[in-house]
Amino acid sequence: MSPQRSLTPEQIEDFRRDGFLVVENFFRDDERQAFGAAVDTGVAGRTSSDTRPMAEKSLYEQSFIQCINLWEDDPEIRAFTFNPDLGKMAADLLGADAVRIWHDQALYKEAGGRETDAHQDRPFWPIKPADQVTAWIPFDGSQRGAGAMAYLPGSHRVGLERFVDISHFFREPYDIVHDPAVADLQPIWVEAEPGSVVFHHSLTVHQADANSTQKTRRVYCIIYFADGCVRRAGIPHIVPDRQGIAVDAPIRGKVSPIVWPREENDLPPAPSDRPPNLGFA
Ligand SMILES: O=C(O)CCC(=O)C(=O)O
Repeated sequence: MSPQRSLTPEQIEDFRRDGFLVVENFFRDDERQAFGAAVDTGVAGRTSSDTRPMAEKSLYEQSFIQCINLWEDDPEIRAFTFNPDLGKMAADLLGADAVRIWHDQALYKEAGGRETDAHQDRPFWPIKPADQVTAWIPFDGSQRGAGAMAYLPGSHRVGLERFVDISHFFREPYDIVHDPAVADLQPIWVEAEPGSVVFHHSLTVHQADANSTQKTRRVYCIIYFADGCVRRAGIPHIVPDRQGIAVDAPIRGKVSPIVWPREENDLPPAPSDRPPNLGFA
């Protein structure tokens, strides 16, 4: 089967209705393996000094090892992250003429890792309007019992935006799946073959189950936003903070380059001020 590298109008409609979309067979096997191996190396490079057993980690860290902006570390990861076909899909889902990267992240849920608490992404992000989409890329596919994701279909359209403290740092996470705005929606658990990409909107309520297998669930995410989005007030965040972007100013700069459209084989340079790995963005 040849890879699917562009979206049909029906898929775009499904995404706009449901707030998530599974695209099967995006990556060829050789690409998926090379991409996964590059991210494995990137994650190992950032985390090799952390030898703590699971029980000594915070509840947030027990959900996954998180490494942000690996595209800045490694040209091979950068080439995959700035894949133009994936960027074009994100633009089509958002109805945007151009998309930028908000950030990427490896989310490696270790063997025995706990669930990822249900949440929306946008409350973490000082960006407006709500034109962001994540490409969630499970290198080995995704299975129930091994960190699969579930989405509340249509939850991005109900006017709900509520912060959930999935870090457990400050308070117990708000039980968002029982919020009256979405309590009637049944979660849809997604199992996907290796090579798939699963998109979700920044307001879609989603969660991932625990990893009760003996193998790390290897996921890499690319978060895109429509070019022209501006900074909103009230939330510190590494992406606009690093670039000195003021409230209401457009989010543009070396940390937020255009992903699509770009000239063929034109990759953005890595910013020169890469900060140490931040676990939470
Ligand atoms: O993969 C996970 O466990 C959570 C992913 C997630 O919350 C996201 O991509 O927004």
